[in-house]
Amino acid sequence: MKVALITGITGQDGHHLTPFLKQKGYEVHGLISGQERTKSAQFADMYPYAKLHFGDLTDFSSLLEAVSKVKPDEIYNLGAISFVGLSFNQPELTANVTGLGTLRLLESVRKLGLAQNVKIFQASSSEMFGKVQTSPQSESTPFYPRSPYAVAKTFAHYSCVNYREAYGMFISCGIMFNHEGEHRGFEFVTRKITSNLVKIKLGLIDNFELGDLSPKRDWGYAGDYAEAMWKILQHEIPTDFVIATGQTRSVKEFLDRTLRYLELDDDVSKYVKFNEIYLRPTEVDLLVGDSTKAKSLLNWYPKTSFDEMIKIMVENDLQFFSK
Ligand code: GDR
Repeated sequence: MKVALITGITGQDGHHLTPFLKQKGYEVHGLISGQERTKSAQFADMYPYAKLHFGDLTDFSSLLEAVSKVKPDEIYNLGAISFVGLSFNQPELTANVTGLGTLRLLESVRKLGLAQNVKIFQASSSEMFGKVQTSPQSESTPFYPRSPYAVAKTFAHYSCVNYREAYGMFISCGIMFNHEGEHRGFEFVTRKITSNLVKIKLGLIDNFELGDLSPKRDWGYAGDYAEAMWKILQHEIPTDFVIATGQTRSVKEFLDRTLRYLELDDDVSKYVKFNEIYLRPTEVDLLVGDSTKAKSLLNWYPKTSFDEMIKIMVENDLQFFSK
C-alpha cells in the first residue's frame, strides 16, 4: 500500500485529495497544527481513515519527526498561508510558512536520507505570474510576483527546482491556477460571493461588501485539480506543470453568473457595496493558463465547467445556510 503525507491537509485541497488518494488505495497521513483543534477535529470526523500528526511548516523538528514516522512514498505540500490579501498584513509570517516552510520540508526529507525514496508535489501558484508578461501563461512564462504571498511561493518553487537539480530528488511543481468548490474558505472571493448571495436569497442579509470587481481569474473546480496533483506525481519524470482551464472571467462575471443561478435581480449594485479595505496594494489583473503540457503528458483535462462549479458551490451553501 502506498503511503502519502499531506501538509495543509485540513485546507480546501486536502478535502479533495484525501478521499481521492484513499480511493486510489493509499494510506493517507496529514500534518495538523496544534492550534487549529476545531478544524482538525472536524476533518478527523469527515475522514476517519486519515492519520493525523501534529506538525508545522515553521517547526523543522516536527517535520523531521512526521516524515521519519510516516515514511511516505509521496508528499503533497499544500500547507501555506494561502490568502493573498492577508499576506500584505503578515508578510513575514507568509514568507516563513509558505516560503521557508517548503525549504524546511525539503531539508527534512534530505536530512533523513530519504531524498531518493520520496516523491514530492509542490503546490506552486499562478500568482507567481502576477503582472503577467505574456498570455496565456505556460511553464515558460517569466514570473512577476505582486504580493508577499506570491514572492514566498516563487521562493518555494525555485527551492523545489533547485533541490531537484542539485540532489536528483523527485520533486514536481503544479502551477495551480485558482480552484474553487464547496470546501473553499469564506474569505476567498468566489465563496464570499456564493455564500453571501445565498444568504440574500434566504433573506438572512440585504447586502455585502467587495473590493475590485475587474480582476480576471482562470477559475477551475478544486476536485479536478486534486486529480492533477496525483497525476503529476505518477509521471515518470519530475517536472513542472501549469494546471488551468484556459478560460478567464472577471469577479463581476462570477457575480453575474451566481445571481442568475439564484434567480436574483441582475443589478449587482442592489446587493454589493464597494469597500476599499478589500483592495490590494498591488493587484493581479489577469490570469489565464495554458495547460497544454498537462494535457499531452498527463492526459489531464478539467472536467467541471464554470457553471457546474458555481452550481456545486451554490447548492452546498443553500444547504449550509438553510440549516
Ligand atoms: P486570489 O484569490 O488572490 O486569486 O488567490 P481571491 O479569491 O482572494 O481573490 C480573487 C480576486 O478577487 C478580488 N476581490 C476580492 N477578493 C477577496 N478575497 N475578497 C473580496 O472582497 C474581493 N473583492 C475583490 C481580489 O482582489 C482578486 O483579484 C487564490 C488563492 O487560493 C491563492 O492561494 C492561490 O495561489 C491563487 O488563488 C491561485
